Amino acid sequence: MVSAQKEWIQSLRSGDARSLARAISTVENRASGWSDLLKALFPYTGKARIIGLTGAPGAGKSTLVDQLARLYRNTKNPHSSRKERGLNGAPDDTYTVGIIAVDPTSPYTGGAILGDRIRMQHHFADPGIYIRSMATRGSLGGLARTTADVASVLDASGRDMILIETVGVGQDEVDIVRLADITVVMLVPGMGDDVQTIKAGIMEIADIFVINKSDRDGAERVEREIRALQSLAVRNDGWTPPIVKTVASEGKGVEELGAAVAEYENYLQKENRALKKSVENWQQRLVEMLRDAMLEKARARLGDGSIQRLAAEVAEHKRDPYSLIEEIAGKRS
Ligand SMILES: Nc1nc2c(ncn2[C@@H]2O[C@H](COP(=O)(O)OP(=O)(O)OP(=O)(O)O)[C@@H](O)[C@H]2O)c(=O)[nH]1
Ligand SMILES: [Mg+2]
Repeated sequence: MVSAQKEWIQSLRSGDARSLARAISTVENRASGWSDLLKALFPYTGKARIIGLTGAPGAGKSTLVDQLARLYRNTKNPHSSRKERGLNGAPDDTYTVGIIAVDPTSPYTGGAILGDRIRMQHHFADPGIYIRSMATRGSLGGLARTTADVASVLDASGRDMILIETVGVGQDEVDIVRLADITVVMLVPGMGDDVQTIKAGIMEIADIFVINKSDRDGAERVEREIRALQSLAVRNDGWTPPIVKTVASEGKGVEELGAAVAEYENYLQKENRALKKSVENWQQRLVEMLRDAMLEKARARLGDGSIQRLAAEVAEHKRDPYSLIEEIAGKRS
């Protein structure tokens, strides 16, 4: 078994898309062996740059991710060690890309998901770009955690840039982009109360703002609104998120966005900021992992249906929930 896993990892790391797909499915579905796989992959992680991109439905996220992927595929990676990975004849000195599209749960965006697949089709011939859609419904172990684990698999596979697209609507999405090294928040003009249409929590975590659909009226207004917001809440790390105007559908502003990303990366390299950010991210991830593990342990100990039975007892005031939890969690153990 162990050597089978070794072979699997070896072929995944050599750029084999099928092994990569299988690994992602295993992790995403929490299928048998998922944690052993992640354990074995962990030493190979930590090299990729993870860029989280979020914005309102239809803002143009997929279009921009597509453009960014193209940009990176045409940019020389000074740290490339791709030769040993042999990506089927793809240029081996440019950045390789992994894309995770976190499917929006809202039913009215269902059509856009299909659109994504069609729009991104032209990359499928390029083994240097790997695209994966993730289902949010029925996600095991929490969406943010699963997405982070899938990103780790892509990282271990040697992808240099991992782009995660998610609709900025809920806490899940905030959690996902928070786990990225670089968070890009996309706004578009002409959505009424522009900046207000994006959840406040997401505005705060932006490292870079993108105003897409700048071919439309009102881009300047959105920019002013962002600036006004920035003047109210200065980041305590001293970074002022730049604002990049794009027309993703025409590829305009994409290079500028690439430059803004590079600038932020440079900033992160200084004064150990990247490490600090990573520690913060892991702190959050560890708490979530621990919470899940403890809950699982408690559930296993109590047995199926016990929580429901206990809930009934509390509802009927047969016992108080506080002592109950202390008992289960073993307060003094
Ligand atoms: N006018 C204009 N249209 C754009 C621009 N960028 C994208 N679009 C169009 O906007 C529509 C939505 O683009 P998507 O890239 O699918 O948007 P999205 O944010 O990924 O959408 P969801 O994943 O459904 O939330 C498409 O018809 C794009 O062609 C732009 O800069 N200007
Ligand atoms: Mg999309």
